[in-house]
Formats: sequence, structure tokens, C-alpha cells
Amino acid sequence: MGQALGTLEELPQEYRDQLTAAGVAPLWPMMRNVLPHDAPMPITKPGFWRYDEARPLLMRAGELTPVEKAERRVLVLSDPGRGAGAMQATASIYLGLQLLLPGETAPNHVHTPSAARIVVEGEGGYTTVDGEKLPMEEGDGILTPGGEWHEHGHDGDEPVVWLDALDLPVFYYLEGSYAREGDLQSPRNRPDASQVEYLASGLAPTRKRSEAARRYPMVRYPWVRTQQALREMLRYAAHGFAELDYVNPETGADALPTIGFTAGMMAAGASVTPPMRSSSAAIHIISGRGKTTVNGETFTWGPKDTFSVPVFAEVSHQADEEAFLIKVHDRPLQEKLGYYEERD
Ligand code: 1HN
Repeated sequence: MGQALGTLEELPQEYRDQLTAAGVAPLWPMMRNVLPHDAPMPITKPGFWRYDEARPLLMRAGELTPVEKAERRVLVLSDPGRGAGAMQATASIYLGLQLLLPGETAPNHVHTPSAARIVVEGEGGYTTVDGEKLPMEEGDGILTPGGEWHEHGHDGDEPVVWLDALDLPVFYYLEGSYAREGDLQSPRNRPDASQVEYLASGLAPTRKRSEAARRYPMVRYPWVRTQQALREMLRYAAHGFAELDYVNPETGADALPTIGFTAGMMAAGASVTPPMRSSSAAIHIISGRGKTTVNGETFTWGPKDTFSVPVFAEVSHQADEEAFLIKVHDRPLQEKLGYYEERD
């Protein structure tokens, strides 16, 4: 095994001053910071955001800040490892709870980061993505891929809340994050693709040879269908646990390039200990109660709560009741970078 590496203090002050003046720095005192042995040293700490605690604060934001003054009225879920005000939940995942009140619209814009949304509560909300009006029903997964115009609206009479998950930290780190604003869209007068072209899995619309599929052919994943599919899978699952990935129905690839979107079901009483993974994740509870231990910290969760799982965390879940959850993770990004890993 390697010897202890030299420290900065071992170097003469006069030499250190010369290095600084020349705009260079010695690698070896920093080597183990940037390249720790065997596994990364995450900054991220497991976070737990109880909906009962966040909801009143979000409703207060609705009173304090009109949507016109917010563009998006959101409370960001801050990684405890990065501290108060952190605009991210893990190294790659931004999470926020967004509120839209009846009659409000969150204006049309387009940006480089991609978003996946999970509808938390309320009826009558919708997102329009590139002219397609997507109803937002509880538990639905709604994608707004980077580069696609999107706006939100609300035809109902109760507050609508959803959880936004974006790859914003990645784009920000790459100095690639920016947005453009535009005029409100005029949506096409037809149901979204999940209700027309991709009504059943395994079936895709026939096209002429000259017609290519859209890059993101389906951007709404209705929860009722996901839930039904999970229930069927669970009947034949060995360990009281079933999982389904949201994929592009034309290609089978992950629904978004960087963000993975996975729905899960646990039977009442089931325990699950997934392998240690190189990916980071956030888990949002759709329904049910249980406990999850992340690196020794136990979160006792219920409906609409959210918690985060840092990279290489030790995790175990226990469902006290039948539970449905949606996980957002960065496995697609890590696979593209060629290093996604699992350790049992
Ligand atoms: C955004 O565009 C939305 O469209 C929500 O609802 C949250 C956070 C950072 C950057 C863009 C939205 C966002 C965001």
C-alpha cells in the first residue's frame, strides 16, 4: 500500500509563496482529497423532509410571494451536508416543492437543465411542454427535458403542489445553466401522448419511413398505470418488492439523459436492503408508512415525505404498511460517464 503523502507544511514557506505567485499548486498534499482510497468521500448527508413540516411553509410562500414575483414558487430541499441555503439535495440532484394556486400560471420558459416532476397534491394543475398539455394528477411523473419550452397552469380550485427534480447542479457545475423566457404557449387541442400514442406498453405508433420518433415522445407517466403495473408485478415478486423504471417508449432508454426515474412498491412488512450504489438518489413516498436507515440514520416516513440517499450509502427499508414510492437518481448520468457501480 502507498506511503503517507507529503503535506503542505513540509514545504518551505518561501517555496509555497513562489508557487502561489506563479499560480500553481502541489498536487500531492491534496491527492487523497481529490482521489480517496476505494470509495468517494461524499459531502452530501442524508436529508429528510417531512411534508407536514414543509407544506405550511410552502402555503405561506403562496401568501407572501405572488407567482409573478417568483417565476417559480419553490422551496428548495437543501442537502444537510452543504447546509442552509444549499440549492441541491445531492451532488447532481436539485429538489424543490413547487406551489401553484388556483388561476395562477408559472410563465413559459426553456432551459438547459432537465426536470422530472412528481405531483404531490391537488387537482387541476397542468404543465404544457412544447405545445402538449399534460394534466397533473397525484403521483404522475411529468418530464420537462432540457431544451423544451414549458409552463405550468392551474384550472382547479385547491392548491397544487409538486416535487421538482432537476439535474441543475450538474449544469451549474459545467457552467452550462441558463434559461430563456417566452410568451405563453397555445397548446394543441388533444390529450397527451400517454393517452393517445403510448397507451399500452409494447405498442408504439407506426410511422412512415421518413418520419423519426420525437426525442422525448412521452413526457407524462400517469400514476394510476404505474401503480397498477407495480401491483401486478408484486403478486409474483419473491421478496415483497417490485420496481419499474420510467423509460422512453420508443427506445427503452432512460426517460431523461441524466436523471433516472424509478417507481417502487413494498408489501406491508417487507424489508429491502439494496446494494451499495455509486449513484445518489431521492425517494418520495406516494403512500404508505415505514422506516429507512441511511448510513445509520433512521427516517420514519409517511405519505408525501421525501428523503435523500448519498452515494455509496448503506441503506435498508422497512414498510410497516403497503407502500408506493418514486425514486429519482443519477444512475443514467453515471452510466454515461462509465462508472456506475453496485457493491453487495
Ligand atoms: C424550473 O424551470 C422549474 O419549470 C422548477 O417548474 C424549478 C429550479 C431551477 C431552475 C429551473 C419549473 C426550477 C426550474
